[in-house]
Amino acid sequence: MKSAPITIVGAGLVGALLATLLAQRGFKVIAFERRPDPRKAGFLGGRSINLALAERGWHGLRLAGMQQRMQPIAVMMRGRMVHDLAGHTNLQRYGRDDSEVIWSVSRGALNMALLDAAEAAGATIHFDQRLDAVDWKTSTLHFRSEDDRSRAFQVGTILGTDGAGSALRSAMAQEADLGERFEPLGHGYKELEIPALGNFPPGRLPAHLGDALASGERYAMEPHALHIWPRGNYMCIALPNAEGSFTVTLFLPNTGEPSLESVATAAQARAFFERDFADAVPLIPDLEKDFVGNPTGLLGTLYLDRWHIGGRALLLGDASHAIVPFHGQGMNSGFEDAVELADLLEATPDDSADVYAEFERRRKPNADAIAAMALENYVEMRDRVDDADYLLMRELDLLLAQRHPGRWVPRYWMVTFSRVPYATAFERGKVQSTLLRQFTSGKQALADIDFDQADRVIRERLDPLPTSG
Ligand code: FAD
Ligand code: E1W
Repeated sequence: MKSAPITIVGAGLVGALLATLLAQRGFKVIAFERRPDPRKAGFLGGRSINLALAERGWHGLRLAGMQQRMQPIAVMMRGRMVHDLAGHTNLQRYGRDDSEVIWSVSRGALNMALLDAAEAAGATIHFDQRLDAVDWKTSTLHFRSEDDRSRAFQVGTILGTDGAGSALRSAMAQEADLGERFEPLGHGYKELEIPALGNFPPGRLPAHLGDALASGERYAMEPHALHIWPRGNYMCIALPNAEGSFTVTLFLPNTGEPSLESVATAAQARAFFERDFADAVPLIPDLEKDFVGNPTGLLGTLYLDRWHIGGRALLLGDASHAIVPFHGQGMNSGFEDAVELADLLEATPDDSADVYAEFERRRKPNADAIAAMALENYVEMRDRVDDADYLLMRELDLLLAQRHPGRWVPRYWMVTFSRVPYATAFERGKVQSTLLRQFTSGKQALADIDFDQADRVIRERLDPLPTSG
């Protein structure tokens, strides 16, 4: 054993990956998780919630040796399928070919795979242990289980991966000023289900899908896309699940018209969907039940000035930088945290104070950058992907990427398909966005653009993107 044991609070996505990476590097790892073990019988049958996994996330999974297990149950998404009010669809590809795609994975399946990996690497995980309080004087963690029994553990250094509502963060805030600020988005979300074709209730399968089912098709819409219904101030999205269903998420303001306040009853939900998402309605047989029965999710951005207390405790993932989900990078960025911390601790196993300070120094600018880009992407997704100016800029963005490979790199590409630091993607994205607006100002089509002049400006304003890793 290389050094003192490490305690992890929260064995969700980031905590379980971190436990795996640290155990693989020879650390003794003990993790505590509030929920019962999801791999035990009784868990199956809940709602299926999925997440978009991109290059940063895959990188972490590859280091943990998990690609083989996850790849077969990940559904490829080649682009965004935009659904207009008339129900017409248009696929906007994310990348140049099928190597530049993102993947829809089940949160439950991913969490279970990560727990298996952590234990296989030698980590110990205690389930049904909710962190309740921390006694900083004696370095004791107090946990409580569902049957209300409490347990206390004396620990060494503590890593907090207990999510946006982190109990460790609350305990740390009693010991030191973390400079915490939560900025609510003012919008929330609701999840609904589009079943696999074979699982529609009797008589509810839309007529136009009868042939699809008969021919063995499992999906009610194109499976290899992230579906988006942009509607100005709000939107729906849908991601495919491996078994043939889709999870639909409605993002809507909390107040105003329409809002989660004004659309509250089953009848209001149906009327709202009939008006704004008509093509999706026949595909959601339990619309009313899902809408009224599923909880409303809250959204916002969490900023902390400090992520650690000396070498005693450090927060990672959503616990230190929860963001809005509109770039699909919350888990991906949390996995990047786990990789960075595992590398730093491996290099300097016995100086956690130094490692945590260096971790914060490296990661905080990137956390701030993805937080900002995720907020911007909400406006882009819900309001702009359908409009003519935007489409011209997008066309030019892609064309300039071909004319200036390695120099003009679309921001979405840097965030999603590379491991370029988020802060770099954000900065270069600002330059490119300003130039795109200049080049397309007053223009209707690519043919109207002066490319010789554009090329000169680009070479002057953008250095080649450093290639790494
Ligand atoms: P969590 O996943 O929240 O895990 C925290 C763990 O700690 C849980 O297991 C919890 O039970 C446990 N815990 C909590 N409190 C305690 C306690 N007191 N004691 C012990 N254990 C505790 N990200 C993407 O990359 N791609 C996406 O497509 C995407 N889509 C999203 C869609 C929505 C609607 C939302 C809300 C988020 C989305 N995200 C996405 C973000 C992603 O869900 C989070 O960033 C990710 O789950 C963070 O992982 P985490 O391990 O830090 O926290
Ligand atoms: C992705 C919840 C979620 C997850 C995502 C994305 C979006 C919109 C949302 C961003 C995107 C994958 N995005 N999609 N198309 N353009 N940008 O790339 O994860 Cl709402």
